[in-house]
Amino acid sequence: MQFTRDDFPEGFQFGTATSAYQIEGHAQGGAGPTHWDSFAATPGNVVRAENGDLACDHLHRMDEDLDLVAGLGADVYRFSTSWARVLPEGRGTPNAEGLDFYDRLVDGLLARGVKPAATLYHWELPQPLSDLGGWRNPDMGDWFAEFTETVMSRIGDRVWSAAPINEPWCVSWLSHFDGHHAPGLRDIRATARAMHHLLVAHGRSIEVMRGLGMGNLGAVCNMEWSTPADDSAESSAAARTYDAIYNRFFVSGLFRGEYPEEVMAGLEPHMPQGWQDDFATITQPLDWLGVNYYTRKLIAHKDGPWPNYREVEGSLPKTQMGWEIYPQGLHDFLVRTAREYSGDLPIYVTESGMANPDEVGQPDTARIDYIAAHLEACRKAIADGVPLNGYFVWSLMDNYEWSFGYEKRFGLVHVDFETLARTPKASYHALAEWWRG
Ligand code: IFM
Repeated sequence: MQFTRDDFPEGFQFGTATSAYQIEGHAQGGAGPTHWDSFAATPGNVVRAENGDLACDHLHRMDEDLDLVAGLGADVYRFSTSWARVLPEGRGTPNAEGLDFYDRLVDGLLARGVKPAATLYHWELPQPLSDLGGWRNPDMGDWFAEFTETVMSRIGDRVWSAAPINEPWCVSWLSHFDGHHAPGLRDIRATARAMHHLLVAHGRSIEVMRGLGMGNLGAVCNMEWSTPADDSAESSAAARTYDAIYNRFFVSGLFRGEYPEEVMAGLEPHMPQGWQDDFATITQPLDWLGVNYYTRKLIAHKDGPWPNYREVEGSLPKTQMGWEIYPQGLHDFLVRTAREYSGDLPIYVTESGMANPDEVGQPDTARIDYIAAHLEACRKAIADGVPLNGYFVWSLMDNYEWSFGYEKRFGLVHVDFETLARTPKASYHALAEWWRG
């Protein structure tokens, strides 16, 4: 890696990220069933119907994994807390073993000089709450507030930062409109409700954490640049609609207390009653914004009902996910987000990385190049005045890539899913050499 810490502003935080269901081993330690388990058990949803039952067995290998984080020289480790591990029924009696686990995780990071960055929800909704409608249910705000209180009463005094929900677009649109993630719905009304209720839950969670005296609270949104696939006015409009749904809806709700008209054109008739009154909760002041960025999409017009867009295959080099490599999009998002939404608020790139068909012994130079190109985009954004404070690589180690199962490898550390042996890749060593200084 051609960078040194001096190439970034003083105090810039480098880190890496994981999430609970993707690494812990969810069938262990008293966690309750989640909607991901049901989704994965439904034929056709997940490659080979794989699930997170064992994953990387992080639950029993936490110390080894935290040593890897420390060995990388990471300033920050971004992890998530599983709702169903902490509250197996979603509400009510906590699982003491689950809370103890996150307590040890936070202490283990601090003991190694790494800042713990917690995300409360990274997609494993307790099945009993999903049975009640999940994100469609207006009570989700109350239930999420209870979960927040339960977790943060235990670890909130020691985490460096906290965010309520990872990637609202995935939680709502991808899961309720596209049907590609749990609960696998394809329903416009469910989508409208999920998109709004999760922002209300976000706000409730921030209120609870402020009430506990916590600081450094943020939101983490994923963004995907949308480029019109051709010169037609129809495709430009389609790209704007895609951008509004994917990228602008959530930051607009969080920072402006309104939703883009391109989204309301389709969703308004399906919104929950009184939704306009919820913005006071949604727009709770934040201390930072996280942007997760991986790729762009080429978008063309599609006849038929709203949202009238379709994706077109692009010609740029692609990752193992089939995603085009487009670092310019990261720069452009950082600049636009700061200018139009978050202003002077610190921004972190809370996820960036690529899947690659890695094998032990073969250097993952493609990943090194990918990270370097995206860091260069960050440098340009900083030069353009963006208050960017950190960059976290997704992911520390190969893990459960949701509907793609264990095939797609995003890790800086290779995981052999037969033996669970961890082997740092060339990208890990390249970053460690630089981050450790
Ligand atoms: O693995 C996911 C993660 O859970 C959320 N952000 C995108 C990653 C890669 O798809």
